[in-house]
Amino acid sequence: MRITHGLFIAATIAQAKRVVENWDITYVTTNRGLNQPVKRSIGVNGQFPLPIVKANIGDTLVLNIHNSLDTATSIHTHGITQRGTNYYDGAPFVNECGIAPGSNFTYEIPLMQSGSYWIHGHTSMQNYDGLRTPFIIYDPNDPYVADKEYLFAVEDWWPNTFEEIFPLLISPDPNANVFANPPGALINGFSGNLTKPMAFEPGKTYRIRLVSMMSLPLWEFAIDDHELKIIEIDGILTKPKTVDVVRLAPAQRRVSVLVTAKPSANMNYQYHITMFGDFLPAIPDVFPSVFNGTVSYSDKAPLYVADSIPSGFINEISMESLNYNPAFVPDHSIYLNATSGFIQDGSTFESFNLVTYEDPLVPAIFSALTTGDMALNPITYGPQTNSYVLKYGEIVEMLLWSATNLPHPLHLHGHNFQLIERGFTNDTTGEFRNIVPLTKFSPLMRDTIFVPQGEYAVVRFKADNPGVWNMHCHFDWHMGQGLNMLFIEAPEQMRQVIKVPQAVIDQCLAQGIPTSGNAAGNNAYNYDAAPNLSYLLLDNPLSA
Ligand SMILES: [Cu+2]
Repeated sequence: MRITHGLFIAATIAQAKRVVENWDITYVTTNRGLNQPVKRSIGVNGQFPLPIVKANIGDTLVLNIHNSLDTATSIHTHGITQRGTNYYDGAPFVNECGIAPGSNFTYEIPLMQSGSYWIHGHTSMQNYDGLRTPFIIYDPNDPYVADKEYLFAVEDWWPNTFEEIFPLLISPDPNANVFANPPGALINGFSGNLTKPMAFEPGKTYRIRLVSMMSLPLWEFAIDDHELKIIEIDGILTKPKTVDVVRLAPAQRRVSVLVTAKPSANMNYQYHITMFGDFLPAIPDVFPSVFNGTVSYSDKAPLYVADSIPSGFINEISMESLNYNPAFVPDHSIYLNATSGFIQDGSTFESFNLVTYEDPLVPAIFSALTTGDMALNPITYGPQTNSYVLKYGEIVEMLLWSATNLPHPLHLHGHNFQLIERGFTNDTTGEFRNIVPLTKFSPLMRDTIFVPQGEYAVVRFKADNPGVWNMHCHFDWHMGQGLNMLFIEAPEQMRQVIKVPQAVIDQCLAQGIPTSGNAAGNNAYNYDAAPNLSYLLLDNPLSA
């Protein structure tokens, strides 16, 4: 057995290749085939939708970027843990300085994971403006085998640019309405009204990958009279769970299901993609909107007509990861309350524990690498970054609470966390945490957790990936409003394993951004220049 295994490893390494993508990031004027005015969005090589990126586990992704925008850009490979390549994680002023307009930059990322991911812009809200595409990493030894695959990547498409809509979002004016021009849905890059058929052959097994690239709404996927067997969530294989509908939130989540075709071809069926959000205003044909496509067995067969479209939510606490991975015992807990607040002029912002995020003047990776013992002090990263310094190898528990009437899909970079518990808080005391520690089974692991309004979730991860990592809401709007924070993971070990390439530093120099010192660009305990008072929250629903 050992010999066979050794041969297999050798064969896998021999096949590893460099997957090279050459992206000229450009403005594209389009409405993506929707019944909307055209707007200036962001594409690649002058085109939309963006190319889908595919690779095998063990390959190296080489993303050659040329920035043809008039502003900086950066690219995040969502869900990829970037072990040893923290500087390629793509969050500006965290891992890098952004790619200057007119310049070139290469991300070179060894792929040690398989599954369904996506790649998106992380500067400003370039993700919302169209800079996003699915990223699939295959594993030749995937224990779940299918005869064929289908992919559904779904995103919302607004008739306004983020630059246009953001002032409406934060405005103190009660008449400012971000939903005056509601979004359409894009399925695989084109209008949801043009959904393509899926061809099924009797008896065969299909893997359907569902990738949510939404900025705001949720969506559901179902096939009439067919069971969906969930086998992957956020790139992690799960023990199979059979459902009739899968619900996805923005960024959370990516899901693979296996579907076994009917034994005969005497009927055709429909699949349904429904865009909705119970926290969004009711706009007929927008929230919710249903897009139907055909599951085609035979040109001659009649269409099965279902009474209703299944809808619903699976409590993932009941699901397990496929590989045994018992619940961590936490070394310390971090309580993070996501709330809304107001700044001096009445604009609304979002916060963790009343701290609204603002970029430091020096990217946190450089502060961690250049400030000696000060790197262990969270204040080094600035008063508005909500930084937590973690010790190497410790088990970190996050108690995430959405105390307001807004849900939040919270995404942690650099890790998959274990989902330990979730539920409603006690309305009167705000208390939760009445559960028994989970030790007997392997909790689900994922990189984004959707915390609905008024609910909480507890997740745990091991701080064994030295680097600086964002955690933020993946509603692009909330992130723009400051629902963002940093983990400074094992700064002492970072200095051993993280060697920032000169090309990363050159991008900073080209833009006049310092690459050493604390968040304010100083080498002493002096934060006078660090961004601070402009985003002081004045009021908060919890204190009312
Ligand atoms: Cu949010």
